[in-house]
Amino acid sequence: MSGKRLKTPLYVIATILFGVKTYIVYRFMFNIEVENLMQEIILFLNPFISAFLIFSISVWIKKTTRQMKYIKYTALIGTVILFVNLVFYRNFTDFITVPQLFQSSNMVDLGSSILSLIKVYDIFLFLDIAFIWYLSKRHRDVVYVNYPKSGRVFALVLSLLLLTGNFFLAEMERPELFTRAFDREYLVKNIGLFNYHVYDVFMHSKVKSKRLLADGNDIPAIKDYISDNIRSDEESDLFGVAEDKNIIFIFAESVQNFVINNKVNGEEITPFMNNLVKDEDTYYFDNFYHQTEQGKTSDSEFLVENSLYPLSRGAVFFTNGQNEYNGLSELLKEEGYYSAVFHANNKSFWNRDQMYDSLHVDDFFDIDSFEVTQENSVGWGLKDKEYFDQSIKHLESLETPFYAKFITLTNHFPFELDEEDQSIEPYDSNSATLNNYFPTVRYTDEALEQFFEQLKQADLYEDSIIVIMGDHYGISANHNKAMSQYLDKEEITPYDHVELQQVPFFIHIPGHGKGETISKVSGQIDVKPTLLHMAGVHTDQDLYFGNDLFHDDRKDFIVFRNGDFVSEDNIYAAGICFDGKTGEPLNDHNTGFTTTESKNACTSFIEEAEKELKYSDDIIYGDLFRFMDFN
Ligand code: GP9
Ligand code: MN
Repeated sequence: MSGKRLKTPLYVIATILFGVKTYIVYRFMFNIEVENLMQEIILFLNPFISAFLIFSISVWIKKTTRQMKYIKYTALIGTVILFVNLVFYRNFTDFITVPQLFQSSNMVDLGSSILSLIKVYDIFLFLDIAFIWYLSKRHRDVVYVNYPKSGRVFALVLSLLLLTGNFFLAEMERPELFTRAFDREYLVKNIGLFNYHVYDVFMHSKVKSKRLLADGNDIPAIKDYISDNIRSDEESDLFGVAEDKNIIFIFAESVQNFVINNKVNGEEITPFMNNLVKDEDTYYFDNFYHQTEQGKTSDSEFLVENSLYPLSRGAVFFTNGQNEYNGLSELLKEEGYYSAVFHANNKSFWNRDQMYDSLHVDDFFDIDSFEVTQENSVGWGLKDKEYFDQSIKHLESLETPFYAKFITLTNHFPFELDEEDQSIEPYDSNSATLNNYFPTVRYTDEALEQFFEQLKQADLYEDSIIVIMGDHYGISANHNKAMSQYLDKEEITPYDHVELQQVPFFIHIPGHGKGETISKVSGQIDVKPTLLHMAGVHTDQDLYFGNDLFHDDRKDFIVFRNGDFVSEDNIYAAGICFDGKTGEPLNDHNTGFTTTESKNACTSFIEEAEKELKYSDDIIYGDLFRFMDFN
């Protein structure tokens, strides 16, 4: 070290300072939940990685003053972004999205209380800026770098490698983080605030450009398709049966239809729901399919509200949470209904807070409306029995008639359950997931029974109709081997896989007395028109893709988001047309259709299914309802 001073370049100093600062904000100022060591590591690393990415760009700037300028202004801008997010977070417990930035009501909200959201110690956030400023002025020669080209390329490659490493860890910790795009907190936690903003801007521009190019010209074709193929304006026998009654809608987390009237280790899995099947006040649909994709629960909510299809990539709650809709909550509101959602999770999860605004939901009882403790939680949060128990008082306080939605949580992958809540034994197979699924399903079944009792005690039962629907599958194809063992089949074929997408759907009308099991093919797309008609609302001006399930004249197939479908006679999956009853393939996957009969059986539907999905996508991506006047 012959008298030479060891140089620490400014971009490295800035990276370290900025990294430390961001980490402190993440850890102690944002309320980010860290569940395991891996998350802790990612949370610690990502601030340094994004800081390095930005600051190392400066090595490409040769001129000393310019290099200094770049570093100090980026540090300043970065800090302002951090600070603004912090202020926003203190008010909304959420991170800023581009649309929110332009959402005037949010900003007005903030405007009035902004002073109370800024703390004196926030000034410390800007301390390192002052230091960087000082170094860049007084010690310019020491902190300036002039790498040869190889050094600059090295810095660039290193920063990109680090970023890739970060994304890799994030994807490992949260599979499908980017495609499912489900929660801002997860994104920030895993890829960092700054990358999150880049991602958000990207998503936003993608969605916006599709919207920008759209005009109302596509609407007539969609209208024609719907009136030719889907909607019948005649009233069904049950039209108006629920008029002025409360509608209580329960999304039963991950409950699939194969558990209904079925046993595990010789024990009934869902005794309560099995009784509902027989109940004279209940309609049970035993050929009813979920149609969700990556948005999972939120997709099922979307289907129920709008009778439009969710998207094939990402969660529509996220990508198009700001669209104009004409949903169930809004339409019932016009009939004097008050709408509410009860869900013991963060309000920003699945972007529900924003989407519920777009859907005109009056009240969202999120995690803050519940008392959630270590003892009363398991797995994903508040136990279902506690959840229903604590919901009753809120429900009683609502104006009537109400339309209240409940989303259960306990029966969520990985199906954890405390010993004391376990009424039946797990199954025994190579899949712990499937094994543990049965006791948690039973727990949810018991929670539903308890809820019915509590509704009676609260005098809410008689004046309500109660709907129970499985939101989506709980056991994925990864567990096919265990599933085939349980179902006593040699293997799970694509045909079986489709059948496994059935979820239970019950409509319970106290005092009705005419309930039955309905086996016509049906799905989540049908819920909206069914409920509206039951509430006595005419829908001839509306645009949607489902049918009133109590009407005979209906479209006779249910299409999945990937283009597979179930018709009255066939199931189409993995490019194969199956006989709907026997499960025999009608064509050869490789050589194409073998008989004209099978060709006719599936091809016309394949085209229609594609058309229908495309029309629905056009509506959502183009935000076409903004061009409609539904009244
Ligand atoms: C979380 C709950 C479960 O709020 O809706 O989400 P999921 O993973 O089932 O979509
Ligand atoms: Mn779910």
